Amino acid sequence: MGTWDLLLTDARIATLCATGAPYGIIEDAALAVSDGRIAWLGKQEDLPQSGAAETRSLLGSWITPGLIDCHTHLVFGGNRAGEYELRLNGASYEDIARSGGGIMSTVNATRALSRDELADYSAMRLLDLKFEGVTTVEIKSGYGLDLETEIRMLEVARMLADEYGISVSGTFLGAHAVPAEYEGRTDDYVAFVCDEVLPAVAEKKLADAVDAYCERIAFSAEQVARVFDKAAALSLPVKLHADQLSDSAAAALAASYRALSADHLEYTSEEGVAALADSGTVAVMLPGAFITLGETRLPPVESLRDKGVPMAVATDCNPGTSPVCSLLAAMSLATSQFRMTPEECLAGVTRCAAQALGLAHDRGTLEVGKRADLAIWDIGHPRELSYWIGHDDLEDLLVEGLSVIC
Ligand code: DI6
Ligand code: FE
Repeated sequence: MGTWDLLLTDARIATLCATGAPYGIIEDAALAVSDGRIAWLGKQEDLPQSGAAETRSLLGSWITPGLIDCHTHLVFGGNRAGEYELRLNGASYEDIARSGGGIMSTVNATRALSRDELADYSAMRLLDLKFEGVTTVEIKSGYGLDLETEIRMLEVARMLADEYGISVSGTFLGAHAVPAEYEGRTDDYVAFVCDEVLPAVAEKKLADAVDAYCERIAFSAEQVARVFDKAAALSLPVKLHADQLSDSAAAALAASYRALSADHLEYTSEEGVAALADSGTVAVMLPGAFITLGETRLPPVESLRDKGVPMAVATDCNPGTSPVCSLLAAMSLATSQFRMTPEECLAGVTRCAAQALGLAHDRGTLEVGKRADLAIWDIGHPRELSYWIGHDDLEDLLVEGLSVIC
């Protein structure tokens, strides 16, 4: 019998595995780690006789999978509090975007920063997430919209992963907005994205997936399809900002490409939901954008639930529509605004979020062989994680079996 690197005893475990007990709860449990992976977990009374280099009693604390924020734009320059104030004084998000503000103002602020400056500003937001239990973060480009800055953003995302011990999934979002230099020439910009930027990003292995913003103020279904065809040719999976402000049949488009996820979905029709169910695409709920924009149209949560579409929850951390740097707050908002259950929300930031990143084989639930990315909480029950706003009871956070915060 081998020797484990770490044995956690006197624990309560929420595995978040889909089969069996609510939250996958195991009471009076222990969990062992070897080589950064879960080597054993179960009832402590069933613990095999094996040595461990280090044993820690958790004194009844809870272990969940490290949380996963599967949709962020956290690498960017500046902020848009001024625009937020304008909106509160009556301007609409779409008015501001059409008059050259919105995403373009963040593009200008992002282009102006060096790699190190961009990393410094973005690190603050990454650390906010990490200190409340997040071990994997998706980060999109899309505030560069030129070759150099798109690459710089994705390099910063990779740098942040190395520097802060958090796993980062990079997503290329060149089709986020049409930059000023291509104004009135959207098709030319899409060609530039497909022919120059995306191949360069793929060549440097800076992206794990490709996203696009399908909306009447951004890119049409036909333009998105061109980007997705190129992604497929480069063997990169896709995901989509879909049906956020209007029904653009974008969920069905994402499903037709077997996208990893379709995100937002406020205006998605029943046909769109059915298409997601058939394709196995994850629906990503983004309540931070919903409340920040003062939206009233709810995503079709009941229908997604009835049809068995996996639902993830994410911050959408971005300066325009979701200045949210707390995944726990996003979970709480998903309960109060979208009527998701606390269990759905916790699955939404673990099992389903891992699926939305194509990483379900490796993380998102607590099972033997998966990464030992573990959040340890001083709570009475995992439902508490969807309850507080602005408070957490994180005791420790392990990435591949090693503590990253204590
Ligand atoms: N995600 C996005 O990419 C857009 N909305 C959203 O929820 C726009 C972000 C921005 O205004 O900067
Ligand atoms: Fe977004």
